[in-house]
Amino acid sequence: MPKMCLEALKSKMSERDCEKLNAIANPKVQKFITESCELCNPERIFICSDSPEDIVYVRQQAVSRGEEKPLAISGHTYHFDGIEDQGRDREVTKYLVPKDDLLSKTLKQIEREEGLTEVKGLLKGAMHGRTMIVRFLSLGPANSVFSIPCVQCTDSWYVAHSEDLLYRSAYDMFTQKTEQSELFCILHSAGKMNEAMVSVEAEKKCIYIDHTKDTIYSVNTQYAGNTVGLKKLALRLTIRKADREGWLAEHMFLMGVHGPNSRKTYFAGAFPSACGKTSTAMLSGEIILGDDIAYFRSIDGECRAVNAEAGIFGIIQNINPNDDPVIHKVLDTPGEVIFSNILVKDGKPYWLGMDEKVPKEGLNFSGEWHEGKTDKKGAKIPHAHKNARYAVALRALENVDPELDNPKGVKLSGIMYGGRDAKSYVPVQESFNWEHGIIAYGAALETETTFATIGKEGIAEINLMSIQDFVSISLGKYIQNNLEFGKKCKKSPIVFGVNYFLRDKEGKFLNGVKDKHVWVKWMELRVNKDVQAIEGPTGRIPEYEDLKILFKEVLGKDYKKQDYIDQFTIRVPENLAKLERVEKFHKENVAGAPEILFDILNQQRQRLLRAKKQFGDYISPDSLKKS
Ligand code: SPV
Ligand code: MN
Repeated sequence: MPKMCLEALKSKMSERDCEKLNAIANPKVQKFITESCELCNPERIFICSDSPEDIVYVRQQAVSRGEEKPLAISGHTYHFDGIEDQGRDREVTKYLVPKDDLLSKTLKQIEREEGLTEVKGLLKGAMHGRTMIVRFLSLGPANSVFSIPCVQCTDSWYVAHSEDLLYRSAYDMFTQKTEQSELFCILHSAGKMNEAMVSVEAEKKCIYIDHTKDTIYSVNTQYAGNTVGLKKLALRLTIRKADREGWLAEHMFLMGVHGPNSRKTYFAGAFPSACGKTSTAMLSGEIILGDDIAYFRSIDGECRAVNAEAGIFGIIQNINPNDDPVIHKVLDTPGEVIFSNILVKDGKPYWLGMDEKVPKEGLNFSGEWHEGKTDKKGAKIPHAHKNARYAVALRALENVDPELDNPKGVKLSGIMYGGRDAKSYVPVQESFNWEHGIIAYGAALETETTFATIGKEGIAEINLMSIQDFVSISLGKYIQNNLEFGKKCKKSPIVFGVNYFLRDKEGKFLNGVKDKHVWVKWMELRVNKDVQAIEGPTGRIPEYEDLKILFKEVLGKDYKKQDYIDQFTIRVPENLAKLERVEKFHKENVAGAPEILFDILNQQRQRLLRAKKQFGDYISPDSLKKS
């Protein structure tokens, strides 16, 4: 074993930390830590070996340094992010692109050298007087074909602690490997903080992704989506790796759905942030495997999937014991939970839509809060932020899948794509085949911006496969890779389109929040060929009789025929308009969009026009059934 603890590092490390670092032979690790130390100039370096003592130490430091504060329930803490640091920041998250290279037009990018100079300028000396924490983690189960080793250097104990809950510790995986394997490197500093340990220089926030070196830089931010590098920042690198190696990295949940006779069928689902992804993955009575990032590989011709993560960084708004019993229990019983950007009063957290009386004052992301408090612009500050979150390990959930850490993953049978589509798509439909599903539901996914990213809410946009912000290869190539993946599987998963946000003419939602459970059960039956479906112009839709039974079984509800007709009527003009928007988007923004994409969209148009000729603009599912 080479003696790696260099002089520069040695003076900042305990003997024990030197030993821990020396046990890792990969020279890239040593180089990254040395360079990070030289740049950020921490007072001390702590190497986290994932031993129980080290894990406890990280947790304790997060509290003793004040980045987290304890709540009344044992194991629960809270953390605040700055008022301008309450979500993923699209504007300042950029790819570092070498001269002569250009990524998709929809992505923020900056010339690599210029960007490196900027971000390194901001990181220079940023850890002065602080400890640099070094963590070794794995995306995907450790020691598996899916694993991606990651090293994170950060001066935030909150970030290091969050990683405990959200990812798989992998110090041992690093010590066991002797060769110079590929890894992702993440360097983060919270930058200047105030006495409440909140980053204060939001105007100097900078999150840059250097895909040429698989390295991420993040500074002057604490919001986990901008700092826990293994989340969306690493996803951008993973998509490139998957492209090189012939597999898929997706912004998807993974869940097991129970079918008749103890059957368990696995589904993945892509939804833009705050569009129902986590609540679908957590449906009570089903099995959760992941809520945000999934990897798919064809192994011996079978589509196998793993969760890249091991925990949930979930939106807390509207969580209540009735709709979300599983997670609510975790948030209400002793165990490790980090709440962020909630209201705190007398050691208890409060959030928006929680079904409980909220105090008129307390502490929140704006500091001391009282009812009626306004911000600089005079707008009322809510008691908690809409994007307030909780971080928990999946193992804390009683319905977690025992397959979570299976190095071979699980066999995936279905995929669903859902956006925020008020007008066109029906609540659930099945594609005619893999290509149709990928294009007509995935690549055509329309939504609205939400509070999960900083900026204006409710702006209509296309968010291809709900992953557009993170696609670091050309969008055309990304679509092509998805199309080809289906061919690598002997039996590709069945692709469904779901839409939880369909509205009537008055703007009222046509479905209740719990109806998604029925759609999920219907998809499970379809995958296993237990029920028939009706051929519609945009996909196969459920028969009323099957949904009626499921509504009764799953929700104990009488499903009225009129509700079915309202929800599943094919709206031809709205669907034709959707196709126009989607085609325009792909023509203008998607370099190298595969020809087949336009063929599939055009075939959909022809089916809609034929149906319109026969049945008119608004087609009841009953008419289709008889045709
Ligand atoms: C999302 O916004 O899609 C999330 C949370 O899953 S994060 O990306 O971490 O902000
Ligand atoms: Mn997400």
